[in-house]
Amino acid sequence: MKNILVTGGAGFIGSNFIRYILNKNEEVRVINVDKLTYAGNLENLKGLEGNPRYIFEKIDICNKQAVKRVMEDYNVDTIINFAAESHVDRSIVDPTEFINTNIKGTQILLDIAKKIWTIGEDKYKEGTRYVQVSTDEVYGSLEQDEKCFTEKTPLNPHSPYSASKASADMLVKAYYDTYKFPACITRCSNNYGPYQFPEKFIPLIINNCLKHKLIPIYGDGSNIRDWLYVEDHCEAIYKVALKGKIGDIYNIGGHNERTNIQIVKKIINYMHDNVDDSINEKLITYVKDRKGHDKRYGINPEKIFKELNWIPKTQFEDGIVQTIKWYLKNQEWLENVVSGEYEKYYNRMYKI
Ligand code: NAD
Ligand code: TDX
Repeated sequence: MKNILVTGGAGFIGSNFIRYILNKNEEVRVINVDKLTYAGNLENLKGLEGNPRYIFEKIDICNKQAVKRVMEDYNVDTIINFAAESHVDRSIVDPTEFINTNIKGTQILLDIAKKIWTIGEDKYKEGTRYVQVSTDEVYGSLEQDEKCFTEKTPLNPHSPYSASKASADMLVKAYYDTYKFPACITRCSNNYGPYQFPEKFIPLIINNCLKHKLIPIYGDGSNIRDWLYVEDHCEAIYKVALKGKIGDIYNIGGHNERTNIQIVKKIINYMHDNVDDSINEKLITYVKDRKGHDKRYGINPEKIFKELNWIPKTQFEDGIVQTIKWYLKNQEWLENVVSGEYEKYYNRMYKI
């Protein structure tokens, strides 16, 4: 039985990952450690209570004693570090928590795992593995005609969020280079799918369509993101955890670049045709651009295709419809997350 510590498992990707792993019905137990910030939501894991292969502990990864206790109590052999402050706009307003969780939290996990897993100089218990869930944003921004990011592209982060993620990656690299610590890094492009908090672009559009609210587009809407369905990301991370080469980096993506305006129009058209014909492109409103807004992300995933035999299963055209349908079916979930703190955040962010 493998004991996998998932940090940040009550967030968007972490909760999808936990469901993915438990549904695979393998010999694994998942220990979910989450601080439950505004982005963490136990509703994302509804139905798993009482599952003997699932344990939840409300813990901040910056709390050394608590992390050590959990690692020992549950005999953890694998760590997948999803826990992070993840929203670029919030990092622009105040980077403090991004430095704490994304950098210090990562170092604490590395340090405790190194101490517990060490069996001799530069030797670790068999089967131990740490996966750092990083992002394509650490590479910076591409021009229209530039080649996609490979694992060798130099790091050039622009936002406080991406700078904190790049710093964490450097720490993971240092633990491998210095101590041969058994770690891998994954760098994925933008995810979409069920349970994504509606501060992020795709669920924000869906929510605003449902409420007939204006949809804020930063700048002229020509910025490009490379979208991947969340379950495909989960599968890739699991492959890296099981078969990735220690010390290596794996880019994850599915060659699916779209401009922001293409995304908005796609969602509006679906909502117009299937939900309410008064939802239309008049909802689109251009607002002040994000500071330091990266122009384009594009991932070259050839390495994980070739070495770990991973390819994404969900085409964007299908994934986006599945995602919209999920939000339509789960409007109670949506109502719960957009009440309270979210509303205050939204009104502060968007004066429209
Ligand atoms: P999210 O914001 O939805 O979830 C983050 C989770 O981490 C929340 O449950 C939160 O409560 C928890 N958390 C925050 N601080 C913590 C702390 N100090 N201790 C314990 N738990 C804490 O984020 P997400 O979109 O699911 O992203 C997960 C990871 O994947 C992040 O590391 C992010 O950088 C990375 N990533 C995200 C995307 C994307 O498109 N969303 C793409 C590539 C990489
Ligand atoms: O209201 C909006 N209007 C708008 O035009 C919002 C919220 C976003 N945008 C634009 C900004 C980006 O070009 O949409 C694009 C996507 O924005 P986000 O959903 O905020 O994602 P992004 O900044 O690209 O970062 C995401 O992908 C990489 C995740 O939030 C990160 O956690 C991940 O590392």
